[in-house]
Amino acid sequence: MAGQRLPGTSGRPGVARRERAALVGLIAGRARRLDADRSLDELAGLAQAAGGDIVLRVLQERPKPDPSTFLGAGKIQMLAASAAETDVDVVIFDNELTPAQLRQVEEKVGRKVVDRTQLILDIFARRARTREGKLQVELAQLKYLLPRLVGASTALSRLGGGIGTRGPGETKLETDRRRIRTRIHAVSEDIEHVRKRRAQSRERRHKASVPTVALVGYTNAGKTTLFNVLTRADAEASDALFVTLDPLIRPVRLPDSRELLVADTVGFIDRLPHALVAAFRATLEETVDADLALHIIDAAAPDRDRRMSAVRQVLEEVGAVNLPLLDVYNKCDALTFDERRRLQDQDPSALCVSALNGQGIDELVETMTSRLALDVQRVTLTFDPDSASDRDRIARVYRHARVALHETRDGQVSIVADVPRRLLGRLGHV
Ligand SMILES: Nc1nc2c(ncn2[C@@H]2O[C@H](COP(=O)(O)OP(=O)(O)OP(=O)(O)O)[C@@H](O)[C@H]2O)c(=O)[nH]1
Ligand SMILES: [Mg+2]
Repeated sequence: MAGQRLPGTSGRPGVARRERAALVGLIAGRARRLDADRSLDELAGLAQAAGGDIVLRVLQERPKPDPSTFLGAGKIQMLAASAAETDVDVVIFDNELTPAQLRQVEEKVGRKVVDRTQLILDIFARRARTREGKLQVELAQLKYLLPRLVGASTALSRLGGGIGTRGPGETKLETDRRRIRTRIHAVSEDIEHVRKRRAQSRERRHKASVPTVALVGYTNAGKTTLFNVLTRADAEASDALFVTLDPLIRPVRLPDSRELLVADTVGFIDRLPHALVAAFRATLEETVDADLALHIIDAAAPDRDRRMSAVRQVLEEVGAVNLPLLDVYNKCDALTFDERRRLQDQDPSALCVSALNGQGIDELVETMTSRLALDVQRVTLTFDPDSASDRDRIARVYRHARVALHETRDGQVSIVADVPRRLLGRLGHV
């Protein structure tokens, strides 16, 4: 990220040097090489987002990880030699290593070793901008750190800086477990306040009966680009991973003045660290409580199905089981004619859009409004003008519906209005 220095990676203070990274993956059990390869490609994207340049890729096939060194002895030796040859700064594993494995591998390879979880936490630490985002990342990092403090002396010596060492760890590592626990407690309390505040504003929105649509999906699927198209905003969208961390909520006004809110939020990824999901609950609740979620899918991703199931899994993990979900295939401009046809065959109701060139967006808005029952129905409502509660209801009709006729006859107020379907019950449909 612009302006962010990678501590300790440069001879000249204040100047960031990109680190030379080696990627290591395992093809375990019945896993396929192709899947492991794709997973390593994704790891490469993550490493780049954390400021690394990939200079080496290593894949090993073995039934299961070695309990002490993760890779087999021969492979570790080979890794050490290649890492020295290519002048690697950091070795990144595509899995989560146990604290013991981390230490063993580091000793044998003689380089800094970072696992997938640490890498993701590191990117989040770089991206966090708001106080809320920073608190959530800090909590996840502290929780990751706590069980790893057993070998504190080795852990402390790892503070060379760079990938995997950013964030609160740099100063907090010097404290003992008790102090980390105290900090976890304090950060959790702060996050709890944030959660309460968010819940209150959701409650207010609910009372004002403006429905919320949340964009969910794998990282880099195009959520922010679509958010900008829908809301005419200019939030940062980029090809890097995990660009968006803090939820953004903006109103969208449809041509006939109906209104809804759209929320953009953090992207998901396969094997999202559990500590991170837990820490980001306040943010994710924005999604869970939405009236409708659009699952934004990168239609052109080669491993589209795997990504879709990763998203569904995270949604399940955050308790979004009853959330109405609408699959939206984005980046359809990048599909060939045949690929598009295959997609429509596979899922006839699939919405194919392009946030980039606007294709399919009108149809998407239409589908959203009917799913939210925002489409209107013409009804005649009658009220007693002497009743205070009826006068409130009349005011509400004017706020939320389009009034076509208003007349008073025989002491009764009669209003003909176009009312959004979802409000029919509440406005007193007669
Ligand atoms: N070809 C094509 N590219 C797109 C489309 N929509 C988005 N992109 C590109 O995909 C990349 C990711 O877009 P973002 O909108 O940042 O994705 P995101 O889902 O918000 O990503 P995170 O916030 O990192 O999770 C950018 O380079 C966009 O320009 C599309 O419809 N077609
Ligand atoms: Mg985004």
